[in-house]
Parts: sequence; C-alpha cells; structure tokens
Amino acid sequence: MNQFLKEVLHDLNQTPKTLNSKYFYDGKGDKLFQEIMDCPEYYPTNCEMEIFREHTESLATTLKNGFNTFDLVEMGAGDATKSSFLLKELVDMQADFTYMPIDISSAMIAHLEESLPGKIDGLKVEGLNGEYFEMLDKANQISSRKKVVMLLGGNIGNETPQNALDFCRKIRSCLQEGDLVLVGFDLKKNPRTILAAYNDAAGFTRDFNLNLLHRINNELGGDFDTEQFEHYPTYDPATGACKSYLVSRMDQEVNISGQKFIFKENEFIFMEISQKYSLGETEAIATNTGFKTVMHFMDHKKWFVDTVWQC
Ligand code: AVI
Repeated sequence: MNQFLKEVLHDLNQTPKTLNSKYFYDGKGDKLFQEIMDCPEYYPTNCEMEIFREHTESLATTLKNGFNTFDLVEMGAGDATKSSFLLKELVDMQADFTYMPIDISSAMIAHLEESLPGKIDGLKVEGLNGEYFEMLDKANQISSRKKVVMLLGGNIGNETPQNALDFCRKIRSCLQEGDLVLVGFDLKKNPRTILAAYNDAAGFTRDFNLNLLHRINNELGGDFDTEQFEHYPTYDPATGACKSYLVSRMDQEVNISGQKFIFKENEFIFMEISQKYSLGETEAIATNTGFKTVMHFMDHKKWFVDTVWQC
C-alpha cells in the first residue's frame, strides 16, 4: 500500500479525523499555494522577502561567520527566490561555499542546478532530491565542511509546537558544534491580520484545503463530494495556533479504496496548523533543542523573523 494511502486511511480513522497538510502540494496544490502567496492578505512571504532584500549584507556576514569554507543547506528550497539574494551576496563576498538545496521535487532540484549558476556567476550548486533528514545526512557524507542549514518560509509553523521541538532536536543531531541554522518563524500579531491571511477573500486558501480531498479522489479512488465540506480557519491568540478545518455540511459517507468513512453533520477534519510564535518562544525553542540564538532578522513591521542559531 502506498504511503499516501496508508496515512490517509490511518488519519481519517482518528478521532477527531485529520489529514496531513504535507499532502497539500501536488501540481494543483503548488499552483494554489503560489496564488495564496500572491494574494494581499497573505503577508508572510512578503515579510520574509523584505528581510532577505533589506538585510542581505548583514545576513550574509552573520552566516559566513568567519568560516573559511562551508555548505549552505536549504531544507525545502522551492524555487530559491528568497535565498537567491543571500547566495548572490555570499558569492560577491567571495565566500567559499556550496549551495545544497534539498527538495522533495526532483524537477525543482534539476531546475535549480540548471538555472542558478547562470544567474549567479560562480555559484556552486549540489542539489539534494529527497526527504529533509535523509538529505541532510547525505550532505554530511558529501562533505565534512561546516554547515549552515536554512529552513525558511515559516515551514516550521506547520508542525505542532511539540513536533517543532523534535524537528529542531533532529536538525541539531545532524550538526556539529559551531554550525549555524537560519530558521523563519511567523510571529504573533493582531489576530485579525493572521486570520485574514488564512481566509483570503478570493478563496485560494479554501481551495488549497479542498484540493487535498480532490487529490484523494483522483489518486486514491476516493469519492469525497467536496461541495459538502466547508473551509473553517481559526486563530487562537492565547496559544498562537492558527488551524484550518473542513467541516461536513451534512451526514455523509465517503469511500476511499474500499474503506468507508462516516461523517456526521458538522463533524470536522483537522487539516493544518500554522503556529505563530513570540520572539521569546523562538529563543526558548533554541535553548531547549541545543542551540544558542545569535541574531534575529525582522521585517519593518516585526511580523516575521529569520533567526540565526548556533550549535
Ligand atoms: C507553507 N506554510 C508555511 C504555509 C503557512 O502559512 O502555514 C502554508 C499555508 N497554508 C495556508 N496558507 C498557507
């Protein structure tokens, strides 16, 4: 049984029912996420872009940190738009480094290896196609140089706070004393601003969530009637948890690869968490997972932070 089907059957057998947001990103999901990033309510991308654009030099200096030579590993590189500012600056500073983007999409890695050296003259790229931690191990096998690991885009927010701690501990266990990490956190702010970002007027976020049901229909032989599920985003300022649910509009039955799932009216599927943190909370994560906070880089509204940690 393929992993996607196994997880979907397991997760829909939980109470409450849940699905894993890592499966949002098929071709259609990638396009919808791009639409979300372009819509006016979704601020995190612009904030982090501002950080990379406006603080490029000090970011590069902090990450270079006197290393003679190092590997810059990016977990979930995507199209590397933000990191390109940093890469160019590091090349201009004549830093001796290799950029190692990790991505689950082999097409994306092939594209980066092909396009980046043409755009940034002198850049060395060694793409790593696969899961984050397997590829981080591979990066260590390829070279024993100092590592600077980047995890941008607020991706860590898509883990529960407990899983985020485990995730950071796991990164730490792959690194050596002195290595650096640059991690992006979406910060707590006005609750309405946050909720609006996950409830855009054009409905891209709704479609992004519903797309996972379409994906289950297309790839796993499911028969979700997506019209009968309503997107319900929430934000709790007390905990910083921004969560999205799909709520069943009626009593209904869904079949997936021969398994039957009963939904009562108003029963929900927990789809995604996008956890928001305070600066103090990011520092506590660092301390609890074996890192020291070196520096915070923020946009001018202080809505997003890219923070540098050292092992
Ligand atoms: C990828 N990740 C950081 C996005 C977020 O903000 O949690 C995914 C997303 N979900 C809905 N809108 C954007």
